[in-house]
Amino acid sequence: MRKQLFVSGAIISLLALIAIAGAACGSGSQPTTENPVIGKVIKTGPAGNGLTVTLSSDTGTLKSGEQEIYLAFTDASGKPVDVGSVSFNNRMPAMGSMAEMNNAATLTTTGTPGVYRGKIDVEMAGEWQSQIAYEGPAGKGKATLSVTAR
Ligand SMILES: [Cu+2]
Repeated sequence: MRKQLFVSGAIISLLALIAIAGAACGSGSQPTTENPVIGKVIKTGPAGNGLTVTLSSDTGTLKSGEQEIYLAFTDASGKPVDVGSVSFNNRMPAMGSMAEMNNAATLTTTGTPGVYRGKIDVEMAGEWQSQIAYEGPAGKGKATLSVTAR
């Protein structure tokens, strides 16, 4: 009886661990050709060459501190387009005695060409200019999105 209780306790712990690991890996948030935008949209804007870039995150808000962000480049029909190498830099101009800040994201590709996953440490809450640049099969282009970190 006691042993059985112990075993079911262990199984419950194991299931809880699997659930936590699954959530951490962001299961269910894989981009697809039909649905290239992961999570919720933070901001979207024109990116040149007839493309639109969408910045998104799990919460739909840019936060101060470390977080994961996503970028999706899409054509007029909403289909993702491979843009090759991409850079993402959050810039905040100098304000009074505070020097200009630049926080770059580390981007990696996903299983869907045209969709990128990024890690960024946003230094502070406030107005940022998200500077996005790309160069590759779709040409060369740039976008700047105004984003408020909270
Ligand atoms: Cu600042």
